[in-house]
Amino acid sequence: MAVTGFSESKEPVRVAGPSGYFPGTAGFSELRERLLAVLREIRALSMERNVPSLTGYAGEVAARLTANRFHLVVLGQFKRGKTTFVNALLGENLLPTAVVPLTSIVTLLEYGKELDITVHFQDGHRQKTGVTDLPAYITEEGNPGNEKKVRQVVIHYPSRYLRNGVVLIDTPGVGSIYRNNTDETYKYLPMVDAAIFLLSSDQPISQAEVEFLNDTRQYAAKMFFIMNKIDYLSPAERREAIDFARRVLKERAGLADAVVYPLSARQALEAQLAGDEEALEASQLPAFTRRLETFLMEEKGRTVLEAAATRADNALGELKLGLEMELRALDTPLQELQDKIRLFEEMVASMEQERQDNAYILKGELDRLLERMEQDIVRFQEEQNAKLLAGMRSLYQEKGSRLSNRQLLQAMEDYLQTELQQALDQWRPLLEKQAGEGFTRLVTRFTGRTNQLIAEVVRQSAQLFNLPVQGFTGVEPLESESRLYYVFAEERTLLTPDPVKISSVLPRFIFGPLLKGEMRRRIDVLVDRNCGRVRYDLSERILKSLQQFRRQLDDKFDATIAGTREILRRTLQQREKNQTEVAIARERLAGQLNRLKAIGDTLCRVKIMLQDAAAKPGTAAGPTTNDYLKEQVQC
Ligand SMILES: Nc1nc2c(ncn2[C@@H]2O[C@H](COP(=O)(O)OP(=O)(O)O)[C@@H](O)[C@H]2O)c(=O)[nH]1
Ligand SMILES: [Mg+2]
Repeated sequence: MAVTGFSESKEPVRVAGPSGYFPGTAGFSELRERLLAVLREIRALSMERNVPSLTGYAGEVAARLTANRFHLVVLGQFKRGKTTFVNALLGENLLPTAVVPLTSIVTLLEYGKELDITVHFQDGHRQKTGVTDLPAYITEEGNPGNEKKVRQVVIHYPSRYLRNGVVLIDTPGVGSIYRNNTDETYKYLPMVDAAIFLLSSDQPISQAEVEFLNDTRQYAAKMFFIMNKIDYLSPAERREAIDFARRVLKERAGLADAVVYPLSARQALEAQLAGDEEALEASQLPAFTRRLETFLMEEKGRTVLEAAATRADNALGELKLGLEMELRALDTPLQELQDKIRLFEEMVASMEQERQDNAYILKGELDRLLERMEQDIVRFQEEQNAKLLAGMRSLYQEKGSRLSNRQLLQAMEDYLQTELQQALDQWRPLLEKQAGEGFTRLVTRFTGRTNQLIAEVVRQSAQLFNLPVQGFTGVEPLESESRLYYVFAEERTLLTPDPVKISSVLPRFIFGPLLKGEMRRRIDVLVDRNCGRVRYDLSERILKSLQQFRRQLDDKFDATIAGTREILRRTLQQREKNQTEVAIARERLAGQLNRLKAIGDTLCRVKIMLQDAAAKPGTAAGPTTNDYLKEQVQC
């Protein structure tokens, strides 16, 4: 069976036309396709060999690779041509542009098999719409002041550019008179991989632009600058405009080495609609997108691809070990094979014991984490009690004489609730962060231990048949700082005890002391209840997350053992039958081994391409790539 579409190796693709401009090079998308094909093959072979853990593993790695996205946000003052630029990347006049400030809503564009537009509203509901109705939601004219309460619009679109895994985010103009537009834009910054900042050659950089730039710089991991609308300028004027922009960026935004890419988004779009490749090059958009693709490949894509390639390699190693073990077992005399099976089961039993010891250690560490959390909660509780009590006293002193009994009671209630709510709002995220970090540490350490155990199972199984271990698939550590798996709906409303009831017709000299005593009790209950909720909420989440995580580890451990056990059982069965049966099995295994080698070769070539991509950075502006050159891949 042919392995992947590697033989029909494609020339670098460069397509102009309605499908959008797509930069060539053995870029991210191409390598990803090949890796996905390798993973599909691994999956098929695992399935055929009845190794469910590897079937699942290959599927997961593929899913993660497919889901990987690059968020590119297009920023800049209104009317700089952001929307036109996005359309130019897509090669289609999809989003409305205009001479007047237009886009008022953040629009996300992702790949989809067909055009699909969904409007997401602030209250959480969604609604599909068509292209012709798009202006009614995302333009200032169709949706003035965002009266329709739109949160964002998500467009799925079959553009080759988006196929790269790119998510383009068009934003409303900052610095426009519409303040809420600017706010919307800011919200997207923390999640972007790169920002493309548009300047325009017909307008000098404005104060608003400089301010916006200074605000956004810290968020965007990487910032590209584009000088748009160069069609207005002669070549000499272009140089001047770029020099000027660079000077401003340096002097006013402290960006000493900003590279500014000149281009004409409008010409690029027109060229593509007309299918005019020459005009497209002249627009200088391709020069920029090539650089962008190199960046994506270098800064993010390569890490993602390399990780997937390593995982595929490990899965192959594990598959290969199983195959070779089965072949060896077929040639082992029956008595010897039975001895080996006994040894294997003994080894499994001792590993099982170690796993239980591990679980015990984990439990201890969990208790310590909860204990630390408890200390924090108690400290907060004590601080709040003291603070609220003091606040209450001074309130009494300041206002006691001026207010009626009823008013005084109300003032104290109000004070308590606002103060505590504020304190909780500040403290909860901190505690949560700490708990999350503690949990991540715990999980990381425990994953390491379990992986050591799994490695040991694999090693000892291989040793039974004098085979080397060529890689194994462990449990992945938590991705990023994913923290706790479970997020409960954040409860912001204070849990309040029953209101204090003291008759307000009492004279002050009796009412006063009564009120103080009641209020002291009330503070206790109020703080205690709310801290109790935080405690319950967090520990519940930690326990549930941990449960899920342990299940994952246990499944992996069990699957590793089950895989080898299944091989041994199968061979024993065959050995107990006749020689023809063994010969048939051997032939089948040889066939599988050949397939495995072919997959391995393909994978190896992908790794070499990955390394080549590292060795040839796109432009001089790229980072030094020597760091990427690890040991030479050998097939
Ligand atoms: N001459 C010229 N005009 C452009 C170019 N790009 C955009 N425009 C025009 O600038 C105006 C504002 O564009 P738009 O994309 O809506 O800007 P946005 O507010 O930044 O999204 C429109 O009239 C566009 O046609 C360009 O490269 N050259
Ligand atoms: Mg716009």
